[in-house]
Amino acid sequence: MYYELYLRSFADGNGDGIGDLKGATKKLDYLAELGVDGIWLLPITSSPAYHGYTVTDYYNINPTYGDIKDLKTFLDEAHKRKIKILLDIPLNHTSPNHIWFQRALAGEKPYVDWYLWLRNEKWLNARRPWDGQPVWSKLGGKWVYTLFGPGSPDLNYESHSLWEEIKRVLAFWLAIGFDGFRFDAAKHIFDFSMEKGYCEYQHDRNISFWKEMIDYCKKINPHSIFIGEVWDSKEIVDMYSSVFGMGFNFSLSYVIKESVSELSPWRLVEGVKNTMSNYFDENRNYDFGIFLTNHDMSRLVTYMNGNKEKALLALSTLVSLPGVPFLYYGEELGMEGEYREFYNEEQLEPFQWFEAGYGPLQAEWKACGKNLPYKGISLEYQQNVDNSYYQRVKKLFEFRKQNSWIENAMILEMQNSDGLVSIELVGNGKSAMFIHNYTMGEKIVDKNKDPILLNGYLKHGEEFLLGPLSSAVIIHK
Ligand code: ACG
Repeated sequence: MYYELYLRSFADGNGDGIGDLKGATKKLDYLAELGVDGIWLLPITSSPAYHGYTVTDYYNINPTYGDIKDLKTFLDEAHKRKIKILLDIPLNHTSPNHIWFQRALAGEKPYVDWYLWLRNEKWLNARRPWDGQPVWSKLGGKWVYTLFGPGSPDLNYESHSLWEEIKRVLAFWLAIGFDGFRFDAAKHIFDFSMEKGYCEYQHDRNISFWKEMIDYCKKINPHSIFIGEVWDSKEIVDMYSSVFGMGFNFSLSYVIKESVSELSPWRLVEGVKNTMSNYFDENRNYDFGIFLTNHDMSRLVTYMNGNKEKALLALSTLVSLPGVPFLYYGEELGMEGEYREFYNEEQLEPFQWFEAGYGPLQAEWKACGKNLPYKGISLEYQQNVDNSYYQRVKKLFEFRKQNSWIENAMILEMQNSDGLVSIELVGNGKSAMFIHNYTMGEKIVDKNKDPILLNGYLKHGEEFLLGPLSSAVIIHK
């Protein structure tokens, strides 16, 4: 399981209240115990932004997080625990404070070619495809293309000298010891048509760019791992993922969350058949990164309107599906946070290590409006409570870790019988059937099959009764 780690909010190693590499290094045993064997590290490169997605220097770490020595220690200690580390690197745009952009504004070559300048007034009418926001900004007196707003002028990959520079950037971080990359905004490398004067995803050109970057990285480290962020339909994700080797299955995250929140077992079965269709047969040429939430979304318990049993059913469903699971930091505690465009900090609140909200390594860079102290959210509290939310999530990922064959399994069959959803998996000489109760009533399950409780409750008696929103598994062999 990969853990999506936002360093600023995880663990503070130098007492300045801001999470950093020293702090995260001290928490690697905690992650290993949770069943983590990979970390998606949100951007740590120099950036003026709390989120880190607007870079000012691709060859340096944000000093708030530490230095190269701290990073190498973090990577070494992670590798000692067999935990791989993927660096999240935003290559679609930089910060306007990046020296490249400053030199570009001054008209200096090659930098001036590394950004997309307005050439036709009509282009100003262009709008962002998913929310209609303007995509041109006047910076330093010049109109420049900024898909993600004025704080992030887009890099212009029409310039091939930029491709060579990006290869040097990737080689730099692989040489430091990263196992690979999460490529941010992967479908936006070429997303503005200068002929038509509006935003248009040029998937073929994007894919040939990523193919060249990945082939280059593979020459440096043949075992390097890549996952592209392509927030789009399964069909579009399919196109990119065969180049990256792994793609986030955004559509599945909606299917599971909506099916659970509406308690709609048929929606789940139909949705999984559509969004995971390539796991219903053997010949699959890439993996899906499967997840429920990330830093661009509301947290799971918030999505479920505070209903923790529904959140646990969603997590039980996730770990019963093939693919590579990703867990967003703090979701193991049931932390809350609503994602709101333009003010998206609630889902980025500091990880709650201590019930009082204070203690060694506790990050304090922002107040916890949604995850208040003394509310039983903290790890300190939940670690000492039997069957707490944390204990139950930990049990799910321990099960998943002990059954790593599921990652590459094939879905033999999936059906809904009166609200009891069964998922039959086979792979690597093993097979199992998961049973999820998508109703608020107890359901009889076949006791002769010796079902094992995964989450919720299972009454053993004349008949075996699986509790509401509960899950069980039958390990065939
Ligand atoms: C990445 C990072 C995000 C970061 C940036 C910029 C990019 O994860 O944290 O912002 O570096 C779009 C982009 C993504 C981007 C998100 C935030 N995420 O494609 O790369 O915006 C539709 C569109 C998607 C769009 C999504 C946004 O298709 O392109 O993502 O909406 O909600 C179904 C459909 C699917 C549709 C969804 C949702 O799934 O199939 O197409 O997606 O419904 O409607 C960071 C900060 C920002 C800051 C920026 C500079 O977080 O605040 O502004 O940096």
